[in-house]
Amino acid sequence: MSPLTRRGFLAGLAATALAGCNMEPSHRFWGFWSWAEGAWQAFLEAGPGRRARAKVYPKTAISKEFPTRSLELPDAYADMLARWELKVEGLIEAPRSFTLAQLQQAFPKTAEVTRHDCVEGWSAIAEWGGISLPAFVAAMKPKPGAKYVVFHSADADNGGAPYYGSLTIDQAMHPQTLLAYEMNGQPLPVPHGAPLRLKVPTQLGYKSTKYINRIAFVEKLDGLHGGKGGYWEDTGYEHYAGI
Ligand SMILES: Nc1nc2c(c(=O)[nH]1)N[C@H]1C(S)=C(S)[C@@H](COP(=O)(O)O)O[C@H]1N2
Ligand SMILES: [Mo]
Repeated sequence: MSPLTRRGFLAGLAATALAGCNMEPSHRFWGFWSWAEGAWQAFLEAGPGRRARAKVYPKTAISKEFPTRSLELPDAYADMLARWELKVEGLIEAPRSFTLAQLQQAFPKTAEVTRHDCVEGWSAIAEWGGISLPAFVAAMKPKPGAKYVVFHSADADNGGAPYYGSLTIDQAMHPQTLLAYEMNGQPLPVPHGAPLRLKVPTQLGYKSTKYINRIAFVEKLDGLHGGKGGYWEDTGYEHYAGI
């Protein structure tokens, strides 16, 4: 890894950005700060580190307890599971829909033991099995204008705001990113996102969207819920949550 640190990067930017700026000092500072944070994120998101691999663990490292974190599922979720279909729409060759069996038939299964890190401070290791997201994205034949893949979920908060998340197409093409339908060799349990969830082992837990029922390829995130590309991003968390 290069010796460039977050602090060094920000200090370098500060030296250039603050020179010749004649705003009020406090405004200047906060304006610079949010601009610098954005620049740091853009650097991380575009830099070579974005293709770094998350550590792969042996099966013996699988955690006995794996915490869960979800919003509220509809009361009828068990019934909804029986009728579940994944809809895929937006800037792709043609809209598609798949039952779980159709997905399992159309794409080879791949599995990997990785660690999940939640921003709340807990981590847990599990084996996740499913479809390689890069293979799925390629098969949908995104149109040239498609920039993001948005994952829509079945759960929502008390105020009715649904969970959703997104990845840039570039992030979606990270080879370890999975559309998972198995956890530790068993069908995905409901608390962990049945029937289909993302597993993004290179980014923080909130990027691993659970209860996916619709995937949309879009050019921009504006106009979708809070406009920042995810339930947590809309409250201020980073869109790129690299670990
Ligand atoms: N649909 C949905 N996906 C979600 C969440 C959620 O509340 N709803 N929570 C996120 C967060 S913050 C974490 S840490 C992980 C938790 O996954 P787990 O419940 O399998 O441990 O799911 C992520 N994906
Ligand atoms: Mo989390």
